[in-house]
Amino acid sequence: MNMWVLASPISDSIWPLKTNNIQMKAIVLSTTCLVAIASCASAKRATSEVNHPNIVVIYLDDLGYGDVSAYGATEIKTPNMDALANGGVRFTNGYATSATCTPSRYGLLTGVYPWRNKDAKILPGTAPLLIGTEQLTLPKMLKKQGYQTAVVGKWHLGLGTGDTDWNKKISPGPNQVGFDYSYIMAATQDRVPTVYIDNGNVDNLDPKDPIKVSYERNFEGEPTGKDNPELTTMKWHHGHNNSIVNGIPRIGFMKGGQSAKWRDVDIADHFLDKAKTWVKSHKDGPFFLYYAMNEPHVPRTPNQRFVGLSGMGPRGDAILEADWCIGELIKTLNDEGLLENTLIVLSSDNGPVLDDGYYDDALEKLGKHKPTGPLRGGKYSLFEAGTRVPFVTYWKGKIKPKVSDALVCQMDLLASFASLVGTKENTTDSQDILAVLMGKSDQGRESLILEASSRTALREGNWLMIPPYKGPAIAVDVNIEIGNSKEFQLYNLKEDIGQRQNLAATNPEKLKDMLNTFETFRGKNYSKIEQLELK
Ligand code: NG6
Ligand code: CA
Repeated sequence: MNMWVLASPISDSIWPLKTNNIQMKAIVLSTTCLVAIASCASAKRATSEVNHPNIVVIYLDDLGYGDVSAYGATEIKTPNMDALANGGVRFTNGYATSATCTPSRYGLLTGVYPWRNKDAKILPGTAPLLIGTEQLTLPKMLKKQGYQTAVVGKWHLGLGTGDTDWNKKISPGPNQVGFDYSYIMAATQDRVPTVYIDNGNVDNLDPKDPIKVSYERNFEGEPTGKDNPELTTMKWHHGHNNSIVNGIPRIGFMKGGQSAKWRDVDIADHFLDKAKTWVKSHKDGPFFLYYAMNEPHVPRTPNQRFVGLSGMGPRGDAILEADWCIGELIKTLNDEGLLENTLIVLSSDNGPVLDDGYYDDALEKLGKHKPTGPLRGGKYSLFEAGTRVPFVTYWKGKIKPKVSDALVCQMDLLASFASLVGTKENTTDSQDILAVLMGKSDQGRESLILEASSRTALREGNWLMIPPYKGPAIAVDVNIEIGNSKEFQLYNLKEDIGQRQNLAATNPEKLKDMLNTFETFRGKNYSKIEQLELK
């Protein structure tokens, strides 16, 4: 069914055609312009191409290392992500800072380790803005260099100063931390308010039907997933039993705003449309687009066009939907003649989870697919699958295809892109690894602190050290090993990517070294467990 949906992968058979087109235009232009004007224009273009390419960060939500066919998935085909991965640098050691969304997005946009900010945890929809309006951000840095900047998609970094009135202009938000344009959902698809916010204003809101939101108590007379299961079309497994919107029970309570509520099955199309429209109207560039996709986060609600396509239930279908959207965005860049002048980064905010609170067949229909690939753990985990994610840089004609094992983190985009556009920012955590991102060097980071629900671990070289943490080894609801142990854990990831052999006892020197490095970042009180003394 719907073969046209899959018949849209970007491919080299399409791209050269466009290149010829551009060349044709260039010939016509150069023969009709005065020499002086032409040389001036080409000088301008050369500067903008070399130093100020457009930058597009495509950021998926809960997409796992093993969810992309270019990363080894065999049960699902992601042709558009593959085209980027196989045509650019495909990093095998690319990390989000964290195993959940809010802290990873904080790291990506500020270039600061999220554990430095005690509030950088999964936020409710009513949380105040987490990023300080004075703080350096990736879009602010680019804006200073003449970029037009936009965020389209999932925000989840808080809005306002607390006690937000959703019926007035909401500020501060993305527009106050560096984005010229923002079209977002406040938090997550499973959290209220379930509305789009257009530059601070709830889109399509009828003032006669004001929105009220609370994470503490329900509004009188409003049904909930807990009390009114007969009104739900998707069943909750854990959490997610507050207000019901479009038959889906959510986290948090909401009343009013009927005309503003999104249709869940349209979210991917809607954000894609906004992203494409913005690109087309800013094609003179340079521009920075942060395209924060919602897939395959819960509740998974692929559009009817994708339902059943993966054979894996809504989670697989949502991945195919996201892949299609990525193809459409790339096509737009191509059609506008922008692809050769656009650096694209593709990644995910944290690792995969199957049951994240709804019954949606993700587990039952998984078959042989392994969302984590060869990695251990998953979303919420200090094991690798929590933070090691698909990570690709693509720039047609500028980045040569390769696979890189260099250690890279999303937090490094700030310092690296600063270097790309010819400036330097005073960053402590974000490292300039531009040459690595461009595929010209394999000297990535030496070390990286990884975070999962406020617990941290150290990656250094090929080694990973997880200090002892209290708490369950497995998060029962989601059935994921999250990395807690009473013992130190030490893994050689080069030889044991699946983290099966704890080498702490047999490598006391290595462990000691790593603990020293770790404590220079995290101090001695990094764990609530009684600190184990190393003998
Ligand atoms: C958890 C939610 C989960 C998801 C997550 C945030 C429950 C029981 N679980 O608290 O469903 O929304 O938060 O995901 O409510 S993230 O990708 O945005 O970090
Ligand atoms: Ca996420």
